Amino acid sequence: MSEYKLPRGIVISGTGLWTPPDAISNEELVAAFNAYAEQYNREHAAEIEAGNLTAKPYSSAEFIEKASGIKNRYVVSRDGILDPQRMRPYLPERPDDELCLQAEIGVKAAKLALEKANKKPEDIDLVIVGASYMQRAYPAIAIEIQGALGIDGFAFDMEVACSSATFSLQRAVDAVASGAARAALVINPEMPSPQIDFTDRDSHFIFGDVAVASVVERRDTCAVDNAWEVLGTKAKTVYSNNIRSNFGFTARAADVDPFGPGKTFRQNGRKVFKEVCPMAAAHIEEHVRETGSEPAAVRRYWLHQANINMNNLIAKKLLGDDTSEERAPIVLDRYANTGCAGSVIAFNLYSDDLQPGERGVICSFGAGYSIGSLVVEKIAL
Ligand code: CO8
Repeated sequence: MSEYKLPRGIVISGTGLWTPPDAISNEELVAAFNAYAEQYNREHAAEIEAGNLTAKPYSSAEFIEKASGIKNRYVVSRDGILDPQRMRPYLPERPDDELCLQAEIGVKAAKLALEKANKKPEDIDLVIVGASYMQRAYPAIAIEIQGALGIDGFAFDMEVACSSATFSLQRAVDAVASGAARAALVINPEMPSPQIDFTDRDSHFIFGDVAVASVVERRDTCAVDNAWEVLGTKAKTVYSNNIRSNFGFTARAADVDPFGPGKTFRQNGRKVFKEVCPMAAAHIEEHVRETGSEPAAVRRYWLHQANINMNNLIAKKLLGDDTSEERAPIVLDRYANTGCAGSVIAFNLYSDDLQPGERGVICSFGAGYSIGSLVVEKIAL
Protein backbone atom coordinates (compact mmCIF):
# COMPACT_ATOMS: atom_id res chain seq x y z
CA MET A 1 0.00 0.00 0.00
CA SER A 2 1.03 3.60 -0.57
CA GLU A 3 3.09 5.39 2.06
CA TYR A 4 1.18 8.63 1.34
CA LYS A 5 0.40 10.58 4.50
CA LEU A 6 -2.52 12.96 4.45
CA PRO A 7 -1.38 16.52 5.25
CA ARG A 8 -2.79 17.88 8.52
CA GLY A 9 -5.34 20.66 8.48
CA ILE A 10 -8.27 19.18 6.49
CA VAL A 11 -11.52 19.24 8.47
CA ILE A 12 -15.16 18.22 8.36
CA SER A 13 -16.75 21.46 9.55
CA GLY A 14 -20.44 20.54 9.46
CA THR A 15 -22.91 17.81 8.57
CA GLY A 16 -26.63 17.84 7.76
CA LEU A 17 -29.27 15.13 8.18
CA TRP A 18 -32.61 15.23 6.40
CA THR A 19 -35.13 12.62 7.56
CA PRO A 20 -38.21 11.95 5.39
CA PRO A 21 -41.48 12.75 7.20
CA ASP A 22 -43.03 9.33 6.34
CA ALA A 23 -42.19 6.48 8.75
CA ILE A 24 -43.12 2.78 8.58
CA SER A 25 -42.93 0.51 11.64
CA ASN A 26 -42.13 -3.21 11.38
CA GLU A 27 -45.72 -3.99 12.34
CA GLU A 28 -47.16 -1.86 9.51
CA LEU A 29 -44.72 -3.29 6.96
CA VAL A 30 -45.39 -6.88 8.01
CA ALA A 31 -49.20 -6.35 7.96
CA ALA A 32 -48.96 -5.14 4.33
CA PHE A 33 -46.59 -7.97 3.35
CA ASN A 34 -48.77 -10.65 4.97
CA ALA A 35 -51.94 -9.27 3.30
CA TYR A 36 -50.08 -9.44 -0.03
CA ALA A 37 -48.85 -13.02 0.68
CA GLU A 38 -52.33 -14.16 1.72
CA GLN A 39 -53.84 -12.77 -1.45
CA TYR A 40 -51.05 -14.30 -3.60
CA ASN A 41 -51.54 -17.71 -2.00
CA ARG A 42 -55.34 -17.49 -2.44
CA GLU A 43 -55.04 -16.53 -6.09
CA HIS A 44 -52.51 -19.32 -6.79
CA ALA A 45 -54.07 -21.97 -4.53
CA ALA A 46 -54.46 -24.56 -7.30
CA GLU A 47 -50.83 -24.28 -8.54
CA ILE A 48 -49.54 -24.33 -4.96
CA GLU A 49 -51.69 -27.40 -4.20
CA ALA A 50 -50.37 -29.14 -7.35
CA GLY A 51 -46.78 -28.42 -6.29
CA ASN A 52 -46.06 -26.16 -9.29
CA LEU A 53 -45.65 -23.02 -7.19
CA THR A 54 -44.31 -22.33 -3.71
CA ALA A 55 -46.61 -20.56 -1.28
CA LYS A 56 -45.40 -17.16 -0.05
CA PRO A 57 -44.28 -17.53 3.59
CA TYR A 58 -45.39 -14.89 6.09
CA SER A 59 -43.11 -12.22 7.52
CA SER A 60 -42.80 -11.40 11.20
CA ALA A 61 -41.99 -8.20 13.09
CA GLU A 62 -40.30 -10.25 15.86
CA PHE A 63 -37.96 -11.93 13.33
CA ILE A 64 -37.02 -8.60 11.79
CA GLU A 65 -36.11 -6.98 15.09
CA LYS A 66 -34.22 -10.02 16.37
CA ALA A 67 -32.29 -10.72 13.13
CA SER A 68 -31.47 -7.11 12.25
CA GLY A 69 -32.21 -4.70 15.12
CA ILE A 70 -34.51 -2.69 12.82
CA LYS A 71 -37.77 -1.39 14.31
CA ASN A 72 -38.69 1.39 11.90
CA ARG A 73 -37.66 3.01 8.63
CA TYR A 74 -38.29 6.39 6.94
CA VAL A 75 -39.31 6.55 3.29
CA VAL A 76 -39.92 9.32 0.77
CA SER A 77 -43.49 8.06 0.22
CA ARG A 78 -45.23 5.37 2.25
CA ASP A 79 -48.76 4.78 0.97
CA GLY A 80 -47.95 2.66 -2.11
CA ILE A 81 -45.51 0.51 -0.12
CA LEU A 82 -48.27 -0.42 2.34
CA ASP A 83 -50.86 -1.14 -0.37
CA PRO A 84 -50.95 -4.95 -0.91
CA GLN A 85 -52.10 -4.29 -4.50
CA ARG A 86 -49.04 -2.14 -5.25
CA MET A 87 -46.09 -2.96 -2.91
CA ARG A 88 -43.89 -0.10 -4.11
CA PRO A 89 -43.87 3.66 -3.47
CA TYR A 90 -45.69 5.98 -5.83
CA LEU A 91 -43.31 8.68 -7.04
CA PRO A 92 -44.87 10.53 -9.96
CA GLU A 93 -42.50 11.45 -12.79
CA ARG A 94 -41.48 15.11 -12.76
CA PRO A 95 -40.97 17.38 -15.76
CA ASP A 96 -37.31 17.98 -16.77
CA ASP A 97 -37.41 21.58 -15.58
CA GLU A 98 -38.30 20.55 -12.01
CA LEU A 99 -35.70 19.39 -9.47
CA CYS A 100 -35.65 15.57 -9.46
CA LEU A 101 -36.54 13.87 -6.18
CA GLN A 102 -33.00 12.68 -5.37
CA ALA A 103 -31.62 16.19 -5.99
CA GLU A 104 -34.45 17.66 -3.88
CA ILE A 105 -33.64 15.56 -0.81
CA GLY A 106 -29.92 16.16 -1.42
CA VAL A 107 -30.47 19.93 -1.42
CA LYS A 108 -32.34 19.69 1.90
CA ALA A 109 -29.41 17.89 3.58
CA ALA A 110 -26.85 20.16 1.86
CA LYS A 111 -28.51 23.33 3.21
CA LEU A 112 -28.40 21.92 6.75
CA ALA A 113 -24.69 21.03 6.38
CA LEU A 114 -23.82 24.48 4.98
CA GLU A 115 -25.66 26.14 7.86
CA LYS A 116 -23.88 23.96 10.46
CA ALA A 117 -20.50 24.74 8.85
CA ASN A 118 -21.39 28.44 8.58
CA LYS A 119 -20.66 28.37 4.84
CA LYS A 120 -22.31 29.95 1.81
CA PRO A 121 -22.60 28.42 -1.68
CA GLU A 122 -19.86 30.81 -2.90
CA ASP A 123 -17.40 29.22 -0.44
CA ILE A 124 -17.76 25.81 -2.15
CA ASP A 125 -15.80 24.71 -5.25
CA LEU A 126 -16.75 21.02 -5.46
CA VAL A 127 -19.97 19.03 -5.03
CA ILE A 128 -19.86 15.22 -4.85
CA VAL A 129 -23.00 13.11 -4.71
CA GLY A 130 -22.33 9.56 -3.50
CA ALA A 131 -25.17 7.03 -3.29
CA SER A 132 -26.02 3.37 -3.93
CA TYR A 133 -28.30 4.33 -6.83
CA MET A 134 -28.58 7.42 -9.01
CA GLN A 135 -32.00 8.43 -10.25
CA ARG A 136 -30.56 8.82 -13.75
CA ALA A 137 -27.23 8.68 -15.55
CA TYR A 138 -26.96 12.29 -16.70
CA PRO A 139 -26.89 15.18 -16.18
CA ALA A 140 -25.22 14.18 -12.90
CA ILE A 141 -27.40 14.62 -9.80
CA ALA A 142 -24.42 16.48 -8.26
CA ILE A 143 -24.46 19.03 -11.11
CA GLU A 144 -28.22 19.49 -10.69
CA ILE A 145 -27.68 20.19 -6.97
CA GLN A 146 -24.74 22.48 -7.77
CA GLY A 147 -27.07 24.46 -10.05
CA ALA A 148 -29.90 24.53 -7.51
CA LEU A 149 -27.58 25.89 -4.80
CA GLY A 150 -25.82 28.37 -7.12
CA ILE A 151 -22.34 26.90 -6.62
CA ASP A 152 -19.58 27.86 -9.04
CA GLY A 153 -17.09 25.03 -9.61
CA PHE A 154 -17.40 21.36 -10.50
CA ALA A 155 -19.51 18.40 -9.46
CA PHE A 156 -19.80 14.67 -10.06
CA ASP A 157 -21.67 11.54 -8.94
CA MET A 158 -20.13 8.36 -7.64
CA GLU A 159 -21.53 4.94 -6.70
CA VAL A 160 -19.82 2.50 -4.33
CA ALA A 161 -22.97 1.03 -2.73
CA CYS A 162 -22.81 1.24 1.09
CA SER A 163 -19.37 2.86 0.99
CA SER A 164 -20.42 5.74 -1.26
CA ALA A 165 -20.46 8.20 1.66
CA THR A 166 -17.01 7.40 3.08
CA PHE A 167 -15.49 7.07 -0.39
CA SER A 168 -16.98 10.44 -1.47
CA LEU A 169 -15.77 12.09 1.76
CA GLN A 170 -12.30 10.72 0.97
CA ARG A 171 -12.40 12.20 -2.55
CA ALA A 172 -13.41 15.54 -1.02
CA VAL A 173 -10.53 15.38 1.48
CA ASP A 174 -8.11 14.63 -1.40
CA ALA A 175 -9.44 17.54 -3.48
CA VAL A 176 -9.09 20.01 -0.61
CA ALA A 177 -5.65 18.63 0.34
CA SER A 178 -4.39 19.01 -3.24
CA GLY A 179 -5.79 22.51 -3.62
CA ALA A 180 -8.22 21.47 -6.37
CA ALA A 181 -11.03 22.88 -4.21
CA ARG A 182 -11.11 25.32 -1.29
CA ALA A 183 -14.10 23.54 0.17
CA ALA A 184 -16.23 20.58 -0.90
CA LEU A 185 -19.84 19.67 -0.27
CA VAL A 186 -20.42 15.91 -0.06
CA ILE A 187 -24.05 14.82 -0.39
CA ASN A 188 -25.44 11.32 0.12
CA PRO A 189 -29.13 11.22 -0.85
CA GLU A 190 -30.01 7.53 -0.37
CA MET A 191 -33.37 6.48 -1.79
CA PRO A 192 -33.44 2.66 -1.77
CA SER A 193 -37.25 2.38 -1.42
CA PRO A 194 -38.02 2.49 -5.19
CA GLN A 195 -35.48 -0.36 -5.70
CA ILE A 196 -36.63 -2.70 -2.92
CA ASP A 197 -38.75 -5.72 -3.78
CA PHE A 198 -41.36 -5.29 -1.04
CA THR A 199 -42.83 -8.70 -2.03
CA ASP A 200 -39.59 -10.46 -0.99
CA ARG A 201 -39.77 -11.58 2.64
CA ASP A 202 -36.00 -11.81 3.03
CA SER A 203 -35.30 -8.20 2.10
CA HIS A 204 -38.53 -6.16 2.40
CA PHE A 205 -37.59 -4.86 5.85
CA ILE A 206 -33.93 -3.93 5.38
CA PHE A 207 -33.78 -0.42 3.88
CA GLY A 208 -34.91 3.15 4.50
CA ASP A 209 -34.53 6.50 2.74
CA VAL A 210 -32.57 9.50 4.06
CA ALA A 211 -30.18 12.26 2.92
CA VAL A 212 -26.98 13.40 4.62
CA ALA A 213 -24.36 15.98 3.65
CA SER A 214 -20.96 17.15 4.90
CA VAL A 215 -18.70 20.14 4.35
CA VAL A 216 -14.96 19.44 3.97
CA GLU A 217 -12.51 22.35 3.99
CA ARG A 218 -9.15 23.59 5.29
CA ARG A 219 -8.79 24.33 8.96
CA ASP A 220 -7.73 27.92 8.15
CA THR A 221 -11.01 28.68 6.30
CA CYS A 222 -13.19 27.15 9.01
CA ALA A 223 -15.86 29.50 10.41
CA VAL A 224 -17.13 27.43 13.35
CA ASP A 225 -15.89 26.89 16.93
CA ASN A 226 -15.36 23.14 16.65
CA ALA A 227 -14.56 20.89 13.72
CA TRP A 228 -13.27 17.39 12.99
CA GLU A 229 -9.75 17.17 11.65
CA VAL A 230 -9.27 14.22 9.30
CA LEU A 231 -6.17 12.32 10.48
CA GLY A 232 -6.34 9.66 7.80
CA THR A 233 -8.52 7.99 5.18
CA LYS A 234 -8.47 4.36 4.08
CA ALA A 235 -10.38 2.48 1.39
CA LYS A 236 -10.51 -1.15 0.40
CA THR A 237 -12.52 -3.16 -2.12
CA VAL A 238 -12.68 -6.93 -2.73
CA TYR A 239 -14.96 -8.32 -5.41
CA SER A 240 -17.95 -10.35 -4.16
CA ASN A 241 -21.29 -11.44 -5.63
CA ASN A 242 -22.93 -11.79 -2.22
CA ILE A 243 -24.70 -8.43 -2.47
CA ARG A 244 -25.84 -7.62 -5.97
CA SER A 245 -28.24 -5.49 -8.01
CA ASN A 246 -28.53 -6.39 -11.70
CA PHE A 247 -30.89 -3.55 -12.53
CA GLY A 248 -29.20 -1.76 -15.40
CA PHE A 249 -29.46 -0.01 -18.71
CA THR A 250 -28.58 -3.05 -20.86
CA ALA A 251 -31.80 -4.85 -19.83
CA ARG A 252 -33.58 -3.43 -22.90
CA ALA A 253 -31.00 -4.92 -25.26
CA ALA A 254 -30.98 -8.23 -23.37
CA ASP A 255 -34.80 -8.46 -23.77
CA VAL A 256 -35.29 -8.88 -20.01
CA ASP A 257 -37.51 -7.09 -17.51
CA PRO A 258 -35.21 -4.62 -15.71
CA PHE A 259 -37.25 -5.22 -12.52
CA GLY A 260 -37.62 -9.01 -13.04
CA PRO A 261 -36.40 -11.75 -10.70
CA GLY A 262 -32.93 -11.02 -9.34
CA LYS A 263 -32.72 -7.59 -10.93
CA THR A 264 -33.28 -5.53 -7.78
CA PHE A 265 -31.35 -5.83 -4.49
CA ARG A 266 -30.47 -9.35 -3.38
CA GLN A 267 -27.94 -10.75 -0.97
CA ASN A 268 -26.67 -13.81 0.77
CA GLY A 269 -27.02 -12.15 4.17
CA ARG A 270 -25.38 -14.90 6.21
CA LYS A 271 -22.25 -14.96 4.02
CA VAL A 272 -22.07 -11.16 4.06
CA PHE A 273 -22.23 -11.24 7.82
CA LYS A 274 -19.48 -13.87 8.13
CA GLU A 275 -17.12 -12.36 5.57
CA VAL A 276 -17.54 -8.62 6.13
CA CYS A 277 -17.34 -8.49 9.96
CA PRO A 278 -13.71 -9.73 10.23
CA MET A 279 -12.67 -7.67 7.18
CA ALA A 280 -14.18 -4.47 8.61
CA ALA A 281 -12.74 -5.01 12.11
CA ALA A 282 -9.22 -5.70 10.71
CA HIS A 283 -9.47 -2.68 8.38
CA ILE A 284 -10.43 -0.34 11.23
CA GLU A 285 -7.79 -1.74 13.59
CA GLU A 286 -5.08 -1.22 10.99
CA HIS A 287 -6.28 2.27 10.14
CA VAL A 288 -6.46 3.41 13.76
CA ARG A 289 -2.91 2.13 14.38
CA GLU A 290 -1.65 3.88 11.22
CA THR A 291 -2.89 7.15 12.71
CA GLY A 292 -1.05 6.54 15.99
CA SER A 293 -3.83 5.28 18.30
CA GLU A 294 -4.99 1.99 19.73
CA PRO A 295 -8.53 0.80 18.83
CA ALA A 296 -9.72 0.77 22.46
CA ALA A 297 -8.49 4.38 22.92
CA VAL A 298 -10.80 5.69 20.19
CA ARG A 299 -13.70 7.36 21.94
CA ARG A 300 -16.40 6.68 19.35
CA TYR A 301 -17.04 4.46 16.34
CA TRP A 302 -19.68 5.69 13.90
CA LEU A 303 -20.15 2.41 12.08
CA HIS A 304 -22.13 1.45 8.99
CA GLN A 305 -25.68 0.59 9.99
CA ALA A 306 -26.78 -2.67 8.34
CA ASN A 307 -27.33 -5.07 11.21
CA ILE A 308 -27.10 -4.57 14.97
CA ASN A 309 -25.45 -7.96 15.54
CA MET A 310 -22.80 -7.08 12.96
CA ASN A 311 -22.08 -3.77 14.72
CA ASN A 312 -21.92 -5.43 18.14
CA LEU A 313 -19.46 -8.02 16.84
CA ILE A 314 -17.18 -5.42 15.23
CA ALA A 315 -17.40 -3.15 18.29
CA LYS A 316 -16.44 -6.09 20.53
CA LYS A 317 -13.34 -6.80 18.44
CA LEU A 318 -12.30 -3.15 18.68
CA LEU A 319 -13.35 -2.26 22.20
CA GLY A 320 -13.36 -5.53 24.14
CA ASP A 321 -16.24 -5.61 26.63
CA ASP A 322 -17.19 -1.92 26.37
CA THR A 323 -19.51 -2.17 23.37
CA SER A 324 -22.02 0.33 24.77
CA GLU A 325 -23.96 2.57 22.41
CA GLU A 326 -21.96 5.43 23.91
CA ARG A 327 -18.87 4.01 22.13
CA ALA A 328 -20.58 2.70 18.96
CA PRO A 329 -23.99 4.35 18.53
CA ILE A 330 -26.86 2.55 16.76
CA VAL A 331 -29.32 4.40 14.52
CA LEU A 332 -30.61 1.51 12.42
CA ASP A 333 -33.37 0.78 14.94
CA ARG A 334 -35.02 4.02 13.74
CA TYR A 335 -33.56 4.47 10.24
CA ALA A 336 -32.98 0.83 9.09
CA ASN A 337 -30.15 0.31 6.59
CA THR A 338 -29.86 3.60 4.70
CA GLY A 339 -27.23 2.36 2.25
CA CYS A 340 -24.13 4.52 2.54
CA ALA A 341 -25.64 7.13 4.87
CA GLY A 342 -25.78 5.18 8.16
CA SER A 343 -22.34 6.03 9.53
CA VAL A 344 -22.82 9.73 8.69
CA ILE A 345 -26.26 9.75 10.40
CA ALA A 346 -24.58 8.31 13.52
CA PHE A 347 -21.79 10.91 13.27
CA ASN A 348 -24.32 13.72 12.81
CA LEU A 349 -26.44 12.67 15.81
CA TYR A 350 -23.73 11.49 18.19
CA SER A 351 -20.59 13.64 17.94
CA ASP A 352 -21.37 16.99 19.61
CA ASP A 353 -20.57 15.70 23.12
CA LEU A 354 -16.95 14.72 22.34
CA GLN A 355 -14.19 17.01 23.66
CA PRO A 356 -11.32 18.54 21.66
CA GLY A 357 -8.53 15.96 21.37
CA GLU A 358 -10.92 12.97 21.36
CA ARG A 359 -10.88 10.72 18.32
CA GLY A 360 -13.50 8.80 16.39
CA VAL A 361 -13.82 6.65 13.28
CA ILE A 362 -16.46 6.96 10.57
CA CYS A 363 -16.59 3.60 8.79
CA SER A 364 -18.82 1.94 6.19
CA PHE A 365 -18.81 -1.57 4.77
CA GLY A 366 -21.00 -3.30 2.23
CA ALA A 367 -21.54 -4.31 -1.36
CA GLY A 368 -18.52 -4.65 -3.59
CA TYR A 369 -17.28 -5.63 -1.04
CA SER A 370 -16.17 -2.15 -0.04
CA ILE A 371 -14.87 -0.68 3.21
CA GLY A 372 -14.12 3.00 3.77
CA SER A 373 -12.93 4.76 6.92
CA LEU A 374 -11.92 8.20 8.16
CA VAL A 375 -10.13 8.69 11.49
CA VAL A 376 -11.09 12.10 12.87
CA GLU A 377 -10.16 14.20 15.91
CA LYS A 378 -12.25 16.97 17.42
CA ILE A 379 -10.48 20.34 17.38
CA ALA A 380 -11.33 23.72 18.89
CA LEU A 381 -10.72 26.74 16.65
N1 CO8 B 1 -39.90 -12.89 8.55
C1 CO8 B 1 -39.84 -14.14 9.07
N2 CO8 B 1 -38.89 -15.04 8.76
C2 CO8 B 1 -37.96 -14.65 7.86
C3 CO8 B 1 -37.97 -13.37 7.28
C4 CO8 B 1 -38.99 -12.48 7.65
N3 CO8 B 1 -39.07 -11.25 7.14
N4 CO8 B 1 -36.91 -13.27 6.43
C5 CO8 B 1 -36.27 -14.45 6.48
N5 CO8 B 1 -36.91 -15.30 7.33
C6 CO8 B 1 -36.56 -16.68 7.65
C7 CO8 B 1 -35.70 -17.29 6.56
O1 CO8 B 1 -36.48 -17.74 5.49
C8 CO8 B 1 -35.01 -18.42 7.31
O2 CO8 B 1 -35.91 -19.50 7.40
P1 CO8 B 1 -35.34 -21.02 7.35
O3 CO8 B 1 -34.41 -21.13 8.53
O4 CO8 B 1 -36.58 -21.82 7.46
O5 CO8 B 1 -34.61 -21.12 6.05
C9 CO8 B 1 -34.83 -17.84 8.71
O6 CO8 B 1 -35.77 -16.75 8.82
C10 CO8 B 1 -33.42 -17.31 8.93
O7 CO8 B 1 -33.04 -16.50 7.76
P2 CO8 B 1 -31.63 -15.94 7.54
O8 CO8 B 1 -30.63 -17.02 7.74
O9 CO8 B 1 -31.61 -15.18 6.24
O10 CO8 B 1 -31.59 -14.88 8.75
P3 CO8 B 1 -30.36 -14.15 9.39
O11 CO8 B 1 -30.42 -14.41 10.84
O12 CO8 B 1 -29.09 -14.36 8.66
O13 CO8 B 1 -30.77 -12.61 9.16
C11 CO8 B 1 -30.20 -10.75 7.72
C12 CO8 B 1 -30.91 -12.09 7.85
C13 CO8 B 1 -30.92 -9.77 8.61
C14 CO8 B 1 -30.29 -10.31 6.29
C15 CO8 B 1 -28.74 -10.91 8.18
O14 CO8 B 1 -28.13 -12.02 7.57
C16 CO8 B 1 -27.89 -9.69 7.85
O15 CO8 B 1 -28.22 -8.57 8.17
N6 CO8 B 1 -26.73 -9.88 7.28
C17 CO8 B 1 -25.83 -8.79 6.94
C18 CO8 B 1 -26.24 -8.26 5.65
C19 CO8 B 1 -25.59 -6.96 5.30
O16 CO8 B 1 -24.98 -6.27 6.05
N7 CO8 B 1 -25.78 -6.60 4.10
C20 CO8 B 1 -25.35 -5.39 3.61
C21 CO8 B 1 -26.33 -5.09 2.56
S1 CO8 B 1 -26.55 -3.47 2.23
C22 CO8 B 1 -25.38 -2.89 1.13
O17 CO8 B 1 -24.29 -3.30 1.01
C23 CO8 B 1 -25.86 -1.77 0.28
C24 CO8 B 1 -26.44 -2.24 -0.96
C25 CO8 B 1 -27.07 -1.12 -1.67
C26 CO8 B 1 -28.13 -0.39 -0.89
C27 CO8 B 1 -29.31 0.02 -1.68
C28 CO8 B 1 -30.40 -1.01 -1.59
C29 CO8 B 1 -31.62 -0.86 -2.36
